[in-house]
Amino acid sequence: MLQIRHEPTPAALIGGPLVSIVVPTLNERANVNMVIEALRHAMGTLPWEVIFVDDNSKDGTAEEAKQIARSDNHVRCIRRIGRRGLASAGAEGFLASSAPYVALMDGDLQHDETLLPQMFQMLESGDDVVIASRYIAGGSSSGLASTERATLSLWGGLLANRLLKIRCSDAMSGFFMMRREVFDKLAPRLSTIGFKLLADILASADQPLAIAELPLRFRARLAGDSKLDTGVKVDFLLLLLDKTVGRVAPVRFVLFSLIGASGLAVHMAALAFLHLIAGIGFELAQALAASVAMTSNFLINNAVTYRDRRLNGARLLTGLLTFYAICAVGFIANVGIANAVFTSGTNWLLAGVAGACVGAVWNFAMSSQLTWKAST
Ligand SMILES: Nc1nc2c(ncn2[C@@H]2O[C@H](COP(=O)(O)OP(=O)(O)O)[C@@H](O)[C@H]2O)c(=O)[nH]1
Ligand SMILES: [Mg+2]
Repeated sequence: MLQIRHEPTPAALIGGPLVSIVVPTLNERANVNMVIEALRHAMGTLPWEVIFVDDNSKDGTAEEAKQIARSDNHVRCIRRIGRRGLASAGAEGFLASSAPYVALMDGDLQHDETLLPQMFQMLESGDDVVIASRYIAGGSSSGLASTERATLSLWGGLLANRLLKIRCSDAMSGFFMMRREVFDKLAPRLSTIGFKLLADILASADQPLAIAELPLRFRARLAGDSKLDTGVKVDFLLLLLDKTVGRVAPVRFVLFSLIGASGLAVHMAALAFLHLIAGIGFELAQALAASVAMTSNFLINNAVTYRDRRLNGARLLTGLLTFYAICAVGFIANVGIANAVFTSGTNWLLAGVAGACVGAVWNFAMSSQLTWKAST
């Protein structure tokens, strides 16, 4: 039988890009064209493409990028619906690339795009990842949006180095280039929680990566506002948790259970208020307190555990209703199992724990599928 052998052709020879620059965007319309022109200037004759990964920005960022893409094949755009998060946007852009090298860069011109050719050269000479670092000689972080962000960047980096055993000066950097084959290999292990893709990548590598650094002078934002709110701290904490305890139990389940346990305190406080202070009869007060605890669990899970899929507006209400329904069934399962275990002669403590565990697993499994389902 005739066998056709496909010899790999260097991308540059057939016109494909050598570097895909992935730019996550959220309401960056005013910067799109400037980013493209800055890249065109910086990349010169090096074959490149930019992949904007836009989380359905309200200001028409994706439309702007696609409009330019119609007459410029350096430009691509992925539009995501019902998704949020810089890290997962970056990862999806990398996965959409076929170039040998992929870079992550912000879409607000805070990163110095003129470093890209040098990053490319360093990868060509054997490094796996080249990080634009604000914390080595010649670098600077003065363009960070606030002192709070600067503190997070510095301490977050130290924590990441400690807990995740990363060895580099700026694990929190959002500007780096790496070999795509290295990324492809470790992509299934990524957490893609929050906004720090680099820390995630470095912590997910199962063998040491050849890391090189290059000084970055982080510039001030040109147009628009920073999108990263105080929630970035929660996100970073989730990433650290996922990369540490996440190996034993899924981080969302750990959080869900902790929040569920804290619901007991909310329940008791509400019961004390309703029964002792407001003078409501015990049965009604208990039912109301359970509703208050369930509602607070729902809201905290929505803000923390499922931050990346959080529900707003009308969907917050339908989400709450499904959560009530799931918890009601979880409650019945909890009591039923505990009772069965207890009547089979097991001591009350173990029976109680067994019931609570079954209830928690049920509530978690069902609410992750129904209340906070991944594809919306
Ligand atoms: N796709 C996507 N991009 C985001 C998200 N949050 C921020 N970005 C983009 O990520 C880049 C860095 O965000 P920015 O707000 O400038 O962060 P800061 O410079 O650290 O304050 C910008 O290009 C943003 O538009 C997000 O949830 N999804
Ligand atoms: Mg920025």
